[in-house]
Order: sequence, then structure tokens, then C-alpha cells
Amino acid sequence: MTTSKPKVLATRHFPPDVEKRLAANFDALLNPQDRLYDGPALAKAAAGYAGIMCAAGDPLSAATIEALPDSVKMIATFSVGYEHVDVAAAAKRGIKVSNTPDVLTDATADIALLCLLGAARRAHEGTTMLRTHNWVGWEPTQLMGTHVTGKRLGILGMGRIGQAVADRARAFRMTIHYNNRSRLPADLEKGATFHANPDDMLPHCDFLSINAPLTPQTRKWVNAERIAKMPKGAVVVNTARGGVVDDEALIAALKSGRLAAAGIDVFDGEPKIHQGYYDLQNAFLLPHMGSATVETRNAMGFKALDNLEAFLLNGKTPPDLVKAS
Ligand code: 8YV
Repeated sequence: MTTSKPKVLATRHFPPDVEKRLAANFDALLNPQDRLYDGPALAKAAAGYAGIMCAAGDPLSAATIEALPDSVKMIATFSVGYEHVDVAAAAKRGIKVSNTPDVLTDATADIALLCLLGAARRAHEGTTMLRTHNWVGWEPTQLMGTHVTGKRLGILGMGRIGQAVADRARAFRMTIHYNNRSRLPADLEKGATFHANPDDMLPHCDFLSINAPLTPQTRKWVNAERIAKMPKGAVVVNTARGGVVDDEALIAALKSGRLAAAGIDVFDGEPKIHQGYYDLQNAFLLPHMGSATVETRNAMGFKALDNLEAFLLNGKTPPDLVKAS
């Protein structure tokens, strides 16, 4: 007797070892061409599928979730951020949602430091000068950037990734300030200064690292008014979600020199980013690479599968169940 495996729809082309396990344990529809689904196409393609393995940027809005066939019981996102999944709409339909916390903490914190250093030390201008054959040789005043060691770093969102950024920044003898929904216990705070009101942290931010999720409360949080509260010549780093920043305000501050530089891995509306970024020499820009290591992407995929397997194969609660807040 053959028992049929539950059907899982993969919205993206995932790493080979992840797809191998997905195909071994489920009746899986893969997406080798990595074609992007829009909402209606996704709802249509999900007919007969019990699980959807998706990624950030997939349109799992309330409208898509309402249009999903009754066969869909679970959505596992290959990401820690889940702003692209309307969790409340999923809950209304009894659809479980899971994410991939923990496994991308270190890789993302590494990229935050790359962005911080790349912005502060004018890496974009340096590599451009070299690669365009415009380097005339070492000069005493060439490409002088912002010193990092000993400066103050404000972290918006002191969850797993924020704390890993703080740990790395301590190696640069940076003084850590942070805002978080709740104050951390002393063993996790490690001497950092807590600001219950994030606005109060801004005057202390020689550097600001955004590590908070995108929510209605954080949308466009870094705006002109808040940039004005930061020290002149500060550096902004964003490895969380582009929507936390008001692009117009950030670009204006980088143009005017109010901010010295920015290091950015995530953009509102990516990949169609605000055109203003392309002309800024003091913006160190990366194409959403925070979790892009082989080890991390495999771990994210395996975590998404752990959740799908727990629920769809073993009837257990997914270990990384996400709840509507
Ligand atoms: C992922 C991320 O690679 O996990 C997240 O929330 O931002 C990324 O690092 C991406 O979202 C894949 O879905």
C-alpha cells in the first residue's frame, strides 16, 4: 500500500540540498526557473496543496490568503521576517504560519558590520576609484572616512540579530545604546544603555543600526525629524527592512552631509529601489545579502522544512509557529 505524501508548493527556487529534502519528504512542486508568483497566480497554483514554502517578498497578503484553496493548511516562510504574510488573515482561515528564527542571526549581523564599516570607511568610493582606473596613488587626505572604534552605536530592535550586532560592535570598543520593546536582562544587555523611548536614543547615535522588524509602528521610522535628532555626521545602517526608512529623508540627509554615510542591505520596494540611492557616493549598498551564505541558506531551508514536516507529516505544532500580534 502506498500512502501519498502531502503536497507542498515551493514559491521560489531554494538551495539544492533544501529542495532535495523537500522533494524526498513531500509531493513537491518546485520552481527551478525561480519565476515570481503574483497573488492571484499563487492562489491558483496552490490548488490541492497542503503547504506553501515561500520567501520574503512573496505576496501573501490578506487578499491572497483569502483566495487560497481550502487545501492549504500551512505557510512556511524561508525567512525570519514575515511582514509579507498576513498572519491574522491566515489565522482566520486556520492556516499555520512558521518562520526561520536564529539560524540567520550571525550571517545578518556580519552583514550589518560590513555595512557599518563599508559606509564609515567609504568602501564604495574606494573600490570605484580603483576599478575605474582613477586611483592616482596614496594621498595623505584621500578617502578619509568616519572613525568607528570607540564611537556610540544605537541599535533599534535588540532581538537576536540586534544583540549579535552589539557583540560584534563591542570588539570595536563601541558603546552600545538600544531600544527594544522591553529591556533586556543584565546578562544579555551586557552594559548597553536602554532607551525606553527610541527617540531619546537618537542624540547618542554616532551610528544607528536598524534591526527591528517592519510593522505599522516602524514603517518610515527613520524620517527627517528623527535624523535631525542624530549627531551631525552620523552613519545609518539598515539590514532589517527597507520600509523602516523614509527614503526621501535619508537620501536628502546623505546629499546634504547631515549624515556622513549609510550602509544599506534592504530597500523599500526592492528590487525597484529609490533612484536617488544610485547617485550617492556615500551610500554603501548591497542587494539584500544578509543571510546569503551557503550554510545559512541551507539552515533556513531546513528550518522551514522542520516546521512543514512537524505539522504536515507528524501532526505536531510547528516549532517556529508565528502568531498574529
Ligand atoms: C532572507 C531576510 O534571505 O530572513 C529574512 O527575513 O531578510 C533575508 O535575509 C530573505 O528574506 C529570504 O526570504
